[in-house]
Amino acid sequence: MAMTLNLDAYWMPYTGNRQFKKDPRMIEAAQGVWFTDGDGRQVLDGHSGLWTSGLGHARPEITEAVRCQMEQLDFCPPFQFGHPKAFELATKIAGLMPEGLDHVFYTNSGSESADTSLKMARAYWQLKGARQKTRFIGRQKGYHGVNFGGVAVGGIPANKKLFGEVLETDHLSHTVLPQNAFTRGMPEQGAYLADELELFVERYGAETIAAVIVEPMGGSAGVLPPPVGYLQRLRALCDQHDVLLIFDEVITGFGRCGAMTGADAFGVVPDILNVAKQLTNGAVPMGAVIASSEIHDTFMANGGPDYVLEFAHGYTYSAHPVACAAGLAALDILVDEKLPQRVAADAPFFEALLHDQLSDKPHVSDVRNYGFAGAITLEARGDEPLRRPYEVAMAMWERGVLVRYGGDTIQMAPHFVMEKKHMEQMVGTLAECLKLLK
Ligand code: PXG
Ligand code: PLP
Repeated sequence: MAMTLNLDAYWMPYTGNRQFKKDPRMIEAAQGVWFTDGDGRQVLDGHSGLWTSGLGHARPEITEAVRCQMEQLDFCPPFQFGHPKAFELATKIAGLMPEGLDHVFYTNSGSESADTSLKMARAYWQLKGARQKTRFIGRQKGYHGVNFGGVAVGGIPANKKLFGEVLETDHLSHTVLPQNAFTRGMPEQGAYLADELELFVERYGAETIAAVIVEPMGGSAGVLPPPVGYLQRLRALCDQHDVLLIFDEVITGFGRCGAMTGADAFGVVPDILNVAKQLTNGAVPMGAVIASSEIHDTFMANGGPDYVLEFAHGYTYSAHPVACAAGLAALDILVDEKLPQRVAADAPFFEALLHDQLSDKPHVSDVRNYGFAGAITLEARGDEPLRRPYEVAMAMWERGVLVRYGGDTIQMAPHFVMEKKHMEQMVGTLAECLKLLK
């Protein structure tokens, strides 16, 4: 129980530590769409963990796969050695990716996927002899994790402020336009914002730009579906100027958008696609970077003698056997239960709930959604944009619903298996709590 625990030593990530330690929100168990808190209360998980656990928590198939793997092979050195499940899972992942994305490099998180993809892009151009192609273009409001590369291409000011700049980057404008407020699904306006890439090509020269990295649908900044035609335009410009396109699909990968990937949902194929989170249903940390054959084959063709490393990069825990076992079990469930299709089928219900119940509530300045992702933006109270989302999320926790609050937004991410009545409970509780705001 919270009261007997010493809370001092644990420096919590992305948490208001002082507030939490005054009023802890302890989670002690999870099952399906429910958490059990420190007082034994059932709390509805309105965020699929942290966009991680769309299959529902504690799936017995994953538990069993992990248990068996621990007994058989608890660890395998990933450098110069391999184990069968790493290959099996890579084949399975490649089979679920858009045509042409065939080669899987394992990481342990979305942040590691971001930095891996950036290094892969730079190295690719070095191997092609384009030695100046080192610059990256991200997008405002982009989130690519917390490692140095990801922070540099990221576009959330609060995540960058204290850490300095380490890469040559620039950022496309974000796509949240005032005229698109309260749009259901993809906004009509904004495809032209992709044309800003032309400005960067003029300013820096295409011969200095390695890659553009974007989330096909922004997640952390509060659910930002791409404007109609935007990603197509970005793809065309990248092709025209010989710039790689990286999709960070740490949130959109494996079902969240009602398709296997965001690339599928929006009909645009990148050169590199990053995943994490839903790959193992969040049960064991794992991420991956999936590269086109052109990129992979360029490394292989330029590697020198065959005992020499083609890519001097990797993590001690890349392809961890326990994570591979969890990933195989999780992807089997996702496919067997046709969960991306279920998300697509139920997304209109979730969309209607969000817009019908939340648009008219006090201080709500926008409602956005796509697939099983929904968010609202709240007007700042005075000069405190973060206060209302915090207050709403705390009031919801008191009423037994967990949602994510970040920046000036509240975010919801139903489990792919969530029943409609639980979506109603989640959105209904939010509507109630919004009425309490000052
Ligand atoms: N890229 C994207 C697009 C992400 O959403 C990461 C990279 C980093 O992944 P790791 O596993 O290193 O955390 C993410 C993570 C939120 C929220 O509030 C979202 C994330 C992390 C924390 C909070 O939506 N996404
Ligand atoms: N730091 C030291 C001193 C190490 O020896 C290693 C790995 O061997 C690392 C960092 C990197 O750790 P990881 O491979 O888990 O990212």
